[in-house]
Amino acid sequence: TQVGSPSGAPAEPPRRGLGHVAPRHDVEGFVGSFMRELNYGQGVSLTRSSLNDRYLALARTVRHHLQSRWMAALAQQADDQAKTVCYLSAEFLLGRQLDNAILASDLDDVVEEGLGQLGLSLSTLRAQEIEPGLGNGGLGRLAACFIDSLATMSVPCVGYGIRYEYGIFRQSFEDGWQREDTDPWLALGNPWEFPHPEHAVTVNFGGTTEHYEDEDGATRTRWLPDWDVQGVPYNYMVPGFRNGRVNTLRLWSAKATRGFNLNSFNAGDYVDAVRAETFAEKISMVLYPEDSTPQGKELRLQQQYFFVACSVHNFINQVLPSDFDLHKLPDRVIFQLNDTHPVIAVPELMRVLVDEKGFDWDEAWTITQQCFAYTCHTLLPEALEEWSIELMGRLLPRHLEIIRRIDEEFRAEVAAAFPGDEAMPRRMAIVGDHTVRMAHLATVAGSKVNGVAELHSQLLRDKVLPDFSALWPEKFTNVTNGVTPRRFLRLANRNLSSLITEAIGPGWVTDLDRLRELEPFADDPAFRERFREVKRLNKATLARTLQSRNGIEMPTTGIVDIMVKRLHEYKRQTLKVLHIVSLYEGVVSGRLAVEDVTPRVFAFGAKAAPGYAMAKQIIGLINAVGATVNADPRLDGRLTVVFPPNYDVTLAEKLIPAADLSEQISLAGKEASGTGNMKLALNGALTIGTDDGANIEIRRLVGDENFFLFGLLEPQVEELLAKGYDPASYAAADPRLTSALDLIASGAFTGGDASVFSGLVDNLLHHDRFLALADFSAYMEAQDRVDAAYADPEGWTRSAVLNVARCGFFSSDRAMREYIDKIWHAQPVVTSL
Ligand code: CRA
Repeated sequence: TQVGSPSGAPAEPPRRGLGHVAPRHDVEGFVGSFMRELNYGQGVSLTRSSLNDRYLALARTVRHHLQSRWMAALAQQADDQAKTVCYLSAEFLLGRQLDNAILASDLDDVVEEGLGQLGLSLSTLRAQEIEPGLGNGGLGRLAACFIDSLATMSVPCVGYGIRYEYGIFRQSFEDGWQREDTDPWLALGNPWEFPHPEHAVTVNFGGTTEHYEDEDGATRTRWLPDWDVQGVPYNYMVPGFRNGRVNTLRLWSAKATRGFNLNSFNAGDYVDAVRAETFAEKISMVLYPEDSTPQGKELRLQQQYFFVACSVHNFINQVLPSDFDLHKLPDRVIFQLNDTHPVIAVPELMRVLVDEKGFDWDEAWTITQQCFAYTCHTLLPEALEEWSIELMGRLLPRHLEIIRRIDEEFRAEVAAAFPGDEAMPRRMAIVGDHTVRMAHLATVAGSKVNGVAELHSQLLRDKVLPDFSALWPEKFTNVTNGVTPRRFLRLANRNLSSLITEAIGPGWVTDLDRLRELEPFADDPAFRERFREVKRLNKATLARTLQSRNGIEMPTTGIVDIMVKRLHEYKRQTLKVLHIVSLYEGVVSGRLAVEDVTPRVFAFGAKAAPGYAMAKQIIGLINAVGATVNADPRLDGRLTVVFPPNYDVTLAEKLIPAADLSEQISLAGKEASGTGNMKLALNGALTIGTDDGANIEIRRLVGDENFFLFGLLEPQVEELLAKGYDPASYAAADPRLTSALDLIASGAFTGGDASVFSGLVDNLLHHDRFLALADFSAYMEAQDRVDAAYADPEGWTRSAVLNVARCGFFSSDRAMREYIDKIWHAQPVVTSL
């Protein structure tokens, strides 16, 4: 088989020597291929076809247009000998594929019209697609944005990850409490993937190592593993935006090396017969639903090693030409480590070079150090992965040996650089007393280490890895995150996109800085009116979506105030709830006149990790407060809480365009960057936010007057914690806070049962690790500023337009350019259309 061939299908007759046939780009051609896919792909006639048949036929028809470019891109890449970015990530949170594929191949009109001729509707078929939930949140979605941008910029990239059979759990609410169900996203077929079992890779585990002398008398090591699995690659197309470029996302699925045991089967022991299969295949069975906290589980380390071993092997032995001189590996590849999850790739590459390819250690280490770079995505010290030495030795004995040697040599280097300081090598060690510290390994091996927003990168240097930044200041850098304007503006917000394009032309889709040209329109009353009309339309669409998806009633007037992100105490959904409870309490107690309350819809979207009890309590609280507030006639319908379950990329694409206000209220110093904050600002929401993560850069760009800042600054947080934080004293100092907490504690939202949220309230009053109470008064005051600003629609719209105009910086295209310049030194390749 030819290397990198995207499809296992028999080759179509060659034309013009390309080895593939391009599909027709017109309505008649579309209808013909669609019907062929339906009749001969699905085996049904149009009249007897199910919705799923039609969706699959449509997806396959659209994908033809990408496939021919994909084959060309891969052929060209092999010819060009271009450097490839291998983005190693345990998560890729892609979202639905169909619309993006239609957009990338410029088929919108053709598809609409062709389906229309057949009496079918695109929106009905589109709704049939189940999104691949192969990620938890920001980190996984960021990876998806990055590969979109690299394709759009014609930079060769392979995304490498895991094809989890079950993605992030499906969330539903039972009496307001989170319930989790599995996500069988593959059940109805997946037209976007191309399995290549003939390129399966064997991955070893366990066993021992053995030293031997090679023919030159040198001592070498060989790994004698205990068991193995196969990694089967599934290729996905990653299309650039109308540039003819299609990159590859290669996700690995685990399969048993040997089939079931026929002897056991014949003896009637069916369970035993399939034991090996079940055991192997569980490796890629399910995504760990943790966000920003590691899961120290053996299966998770198996997953990590599984996918990086497959990926390193695939790139070296299958993507590169067979005669490639591996001394030149750094010219052809950079493995970007998306957080610590893929860091085991470092000793894996060393093992491949030294044990399999016969390199000597120093040579291999020099190459390895140039082939990796590491992105850290967190500031929570508890979120840095460590693996027990015992586990690592049992599962990956050879890798532990390699890590130990890297560690010894590194500690010697530190001791030489800081003579007399004995604590330093110990603090910086990769191998600690009981654990292997993956962030240290990544930092030692990486050519660069980056954080994901300016503040984060600075805190990473100063607080998380200070010794390392003292040793290697030039290794540390920042690349502020970005989001793809294709999915999150052009596709998700077609109304705003059209308005922008009408004003400044279509070039912004691939050059988001051009949104600046919108600035003068902020002062144009007619433009502002049209901008408001866009928001009205988007709110109406959201209301219809929530109605049909969940039977939720959502008013379409007033401020649409949105907080969507994983449920985590550091993100402080509780602060948002306290605001709502305080407004409610104000009205029912008579402190606030109901007609003085600005109408608002509070929309939440959030999943809690299944094992995170406090996060699940907070979900229960939001729902309990929502049920009470929504039903209380005294509020005159002015405050509405909506919390649609199962927030995912598909729902985000509906919520974000409808937002007036974006809640970014994490405790300063805790949110590494955030990317929802960028999506919301780009869609014309104003931010109420703390001085944290990328909020800081958003505020600097949009201007103080177009951003509602509140809360402690990061150094003030540190200071307060150092002198001893007493949350109860903050509660006592603000009567609104006392009343809100009392109301929750009284059982007002739980039918009089005071016990339900007593733990949550106690935790706030006596621990409050993320200082929600300390920031409450400032938050309330900022919300008053929001209400005042909203009372002036012209001023508000002006600010909203300026948010859009000034957030072009947050394109993931810009982020990719920075990675390329500062870290990867890769080049775009020219693709002929
Ligand atoms: N949870 C950060 O918390 C950041 C994304 C992407 C996170 C977010 O602030 O925007 O990464 N960190 O950089 C993370 O996953 C392991 O750490 C996130 O998604």
